[in-house]
Amino acid sequence: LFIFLNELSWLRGMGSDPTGCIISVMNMQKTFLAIKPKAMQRGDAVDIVKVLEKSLGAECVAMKTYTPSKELAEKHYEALNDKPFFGELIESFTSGPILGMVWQGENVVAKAREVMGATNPADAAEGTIRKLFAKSIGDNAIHGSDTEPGSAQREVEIHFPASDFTPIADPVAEAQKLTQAAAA
Ligand code: IDP
Ligand code: MG
Repeated sequence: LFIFLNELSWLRGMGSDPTGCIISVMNMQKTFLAIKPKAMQRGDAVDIVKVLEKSLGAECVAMKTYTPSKELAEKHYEALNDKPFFGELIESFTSGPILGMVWQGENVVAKAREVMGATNPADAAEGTIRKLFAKSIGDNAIHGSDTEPGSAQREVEIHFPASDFTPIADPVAEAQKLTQAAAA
């Protein structure tokens, strides 16, 4: 039974007392974060990863650069397909390489939303990534899964299908390596 429970990702981090009884189910989560093309082009990716590493209290378990296809972008932003800015959003998200990441930790979905700051940088709190790196609501530097149940898992599956998630020892160095390769 214990082995079976360990297979369920939502039960990872589950503790047990010395008698073997389950005493807690922690809220271990994965979230999908991506540095958007325009922030990549400004050369801000590594500095943004530094903020994530410092403030998120989580582990980066996957990272890659890729230019999202129209199909991928439309699937990713499916819930917004009736918005007037949808066309512009898809064009922007597919305009060049992004740095896609999966971060894992306790309550990481909501924590990442906090560290990112408000969607519109005009409303973003001091010290947040969008306050520091966004230029406008359409050019707001970073994507992060929302806290709707199932959203983060859906995005992780869309962007990192069939991946094994292993902690990256130095996410800043990894971002440096990947963004240099993408720019070359
Ligand atoms: P989020 O990225 O903070 O989760 P969403 O509402 O999910 O915000 O919107 C997705 C993205 O669409 C935003 O990050 C932003 O770049 C863009 N967006 C949202 N609202 C507007 C708008 O009113 N005009 C232009 N772009 C928008
Ligand atoms: Mg959103």
